[in-house]
Amino acid sequence: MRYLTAGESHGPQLTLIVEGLPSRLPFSKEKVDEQLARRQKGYGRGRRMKIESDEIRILSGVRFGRTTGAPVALSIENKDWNKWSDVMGVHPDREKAAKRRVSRPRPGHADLNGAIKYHHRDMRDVLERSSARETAARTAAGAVARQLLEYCGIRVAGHVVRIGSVGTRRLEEWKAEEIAKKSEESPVRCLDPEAEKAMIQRIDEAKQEGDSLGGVVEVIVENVPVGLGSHVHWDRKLDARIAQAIVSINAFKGAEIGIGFEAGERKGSEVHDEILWSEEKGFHRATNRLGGFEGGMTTGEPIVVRGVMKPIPTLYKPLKSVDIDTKAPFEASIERSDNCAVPAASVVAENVVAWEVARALLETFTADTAENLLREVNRRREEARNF
Ligand code: EPS
Repeated sequence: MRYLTAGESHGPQLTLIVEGLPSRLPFSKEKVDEQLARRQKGYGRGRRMKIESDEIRILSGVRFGRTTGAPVALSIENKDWNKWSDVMGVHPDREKAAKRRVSRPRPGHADLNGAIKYHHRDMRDVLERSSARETAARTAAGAVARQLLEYCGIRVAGHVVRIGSVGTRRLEEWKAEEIAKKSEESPVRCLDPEAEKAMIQRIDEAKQEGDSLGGVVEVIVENVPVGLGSHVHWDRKLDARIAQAIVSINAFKGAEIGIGFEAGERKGSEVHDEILWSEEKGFHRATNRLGGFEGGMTTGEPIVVRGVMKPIPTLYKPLKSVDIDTKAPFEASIERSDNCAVPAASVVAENVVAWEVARALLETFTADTAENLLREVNRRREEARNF
């Protein structure tokens, strides 16, 4: 299973093609729209989100509420396009496009590197595509994958564990349903009410100071069969693929599985999860510090993955940069922006992780139809139970 996205932030639409889904998978437009709506919420978002109300249009691959096995093409309209068609169209109005030309690269963005690489004297040709607007399409891809996971009884949830200097304690137990419910009730998607209050306060303070804040998000995947991914080759290790998916989200700078970087500080006996067996559960682990992975394969314990997002680089408190025409220094101009997008990014993280797990599922259990897939997944569960 694979997907491609296309589209600019102020172009007419985002386009997504998902290829490789089995046939006969129940497909709900509402479930995709629900993920898109979740991505748009969150304390700290800017004005653009008041303009957009994302929803998909299904263009192919679905009939009578089920996939046909053909590529599923989806589009998400950019409502802001109305104001940008003269600038961002295929044949822009020269004068209007010149007025919106970007010659001043913003520190922390793709602007300058992209301009040098692709020979753009108007950096709008870089920033329109590098914009996090694209995460709407990736969220839609994950929302499709999530329906496949759900069909196989696999649940995904996410929450925010840090915004700026305010962090929460690690969870001892990962109950996807509970995490999903509680995080949904929080404007910062945080499970701890004390931390939530402090996070909101920090976001307000940063806004006042013209600054932005990053943070850390955690994603949980529950009821995963044993043995997704593989130890036999580096690019089949599922934990590594998940790390790539996380770090590829705009502004993300790192990923950790389970206790992650903390493992470097602890002794081996405080890191590894002892193996137990009981009549009721079969093989299982005493703890889940390795976040559901050993040898690049799932252990059957919940997948626990974290990602760190840097503060959004567009600041109301300007940073120094240099104009590409005059080479004169300037202080980056104020642009409309979110001042904290960590809660929204946690939804993106859930969905890119869902995608990777679903992709690994379809590699492990090749199936042309959803029913065959489920049969194979359940057979593996049975095998693991009786091993
Ligand atoms: C973004 C800048 C802002 C954000 C945008 C990402 O957009 P604009 O420049 O239109 O104000 O709102 O995020 C989205 C549009 C979105 O859907 O998440 C950027 O520069 O990355």
